[in-house]
Amino acid sequence: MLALGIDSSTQGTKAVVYDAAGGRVVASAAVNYGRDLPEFGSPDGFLPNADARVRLTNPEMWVRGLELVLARLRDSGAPMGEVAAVGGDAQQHATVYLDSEGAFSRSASPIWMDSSTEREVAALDARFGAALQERTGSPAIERFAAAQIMKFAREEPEAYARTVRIHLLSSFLTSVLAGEDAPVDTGDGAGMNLLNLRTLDWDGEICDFVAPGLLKKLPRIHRPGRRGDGGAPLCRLAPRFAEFGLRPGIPVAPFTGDNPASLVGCGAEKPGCAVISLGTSDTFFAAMPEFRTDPAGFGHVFGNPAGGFMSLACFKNGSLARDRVRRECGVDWKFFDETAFGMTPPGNGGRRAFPYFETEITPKHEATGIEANFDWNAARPEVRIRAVVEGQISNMRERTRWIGDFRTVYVTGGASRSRGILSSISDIFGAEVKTLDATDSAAVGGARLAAMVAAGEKSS
Ligand code: XUL
Repeated sequence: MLALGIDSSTQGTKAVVYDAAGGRVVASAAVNYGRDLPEFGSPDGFLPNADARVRLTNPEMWVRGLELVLARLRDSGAPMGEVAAVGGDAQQHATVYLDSEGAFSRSASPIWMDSSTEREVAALDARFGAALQERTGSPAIERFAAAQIMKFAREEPEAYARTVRIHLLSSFLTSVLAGEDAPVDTGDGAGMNLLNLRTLDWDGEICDFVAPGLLKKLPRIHRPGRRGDGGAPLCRLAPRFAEFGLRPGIPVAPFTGDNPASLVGCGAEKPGCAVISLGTSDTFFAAMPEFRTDPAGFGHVFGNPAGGFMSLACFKNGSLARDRVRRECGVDWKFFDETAFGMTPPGNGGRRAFPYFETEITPKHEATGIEANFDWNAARPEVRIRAVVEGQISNMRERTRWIGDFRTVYVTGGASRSRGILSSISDIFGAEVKTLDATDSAAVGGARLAAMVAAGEKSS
């Protein structure tokens, strides 16, 4: 069965045609907003703003990105007519505001990079405190929809009053494809601070606090694996997409967030596996069978689009910190990735170092530089390198211990080339480590979810 997976990310839109039985991508296309849609003046996917905390995007660009990527896929000769289902994902937390005519009632949508809502976060904290995380899976967060909607309602009350529907970008794109109002999935929906993860329903009390009449403006909820309520009826592809060679009427699986989609795209949607993505920031995510929150408050809990829940923790001092230590040690990448680990024993004789070059969020820590339990400046490069790598990974292990143990850890991202890092992960997590090419993992996750929906439909 061929499924189409669409990934609407910060800087562009990607699409893959995926052979679900063979587990491979048979065709793909991409659009970059800066290069391909320059008329939106958003070279990095958002409108330049003098205030670095404000990150807004014209939502029309996302629709054009979707249409252009489908046109490119069709023109590349992809077998569009054989596609049996469509699915996808979007950058998390971006919100789209529609009036009663279906037009945008807010011309610029806040995206996940926006952090201009300190005031609203403080108000949510003051009103709900720790209960917000116990109910929604995350403490009050600047980029999450609750704070963003609260700010919009305060600053633009008339536009807010004209708004009849507030979608996440994911549910908005499902709606565009279906030509009708589509549900929010619990994977992306959990990134709003509005969804009660115990009831899998909107939390009326939080919604009432955030903005007047909010509950009525939120979409219905798709709860994976549950038939009859949020799980049905399925959305179907609207006739206008025949233009791209697709068959109108094929199922459209509710889009989810990019991180939940990646969990599925990496094949880690079942508990017992974790994914570590080593990039600018290091990200850890894993499926969880039941709803549980991080007692220390660092890990977010989202719905798992394949059923159950997932957790995600983000560590800001990732690759850039490793590179800085490498440069300060005056060594090349081969030495950093491999040689240093042959020269030092696992555990490094108890010497550990934690890099805080950026203000860290997991755990919360100011940017104070290296914190080591030994004389950092006097130590040899190989000792410093192992100390920092083991420091990063042991911190990750400690902060994710509440989720459980893992048999397999998939490692993706640039630093997954490092044999030293991989063996440290294996030692510290006590797990088998496998590397994974996750370049298209979100789009593939969307396609796999579409294939699951189509298969479920066939068997019922
Ligand atoms: C997750 C988050 C980012 C975006 C990026 O909470 O904000 O990972 O989803 O696309």
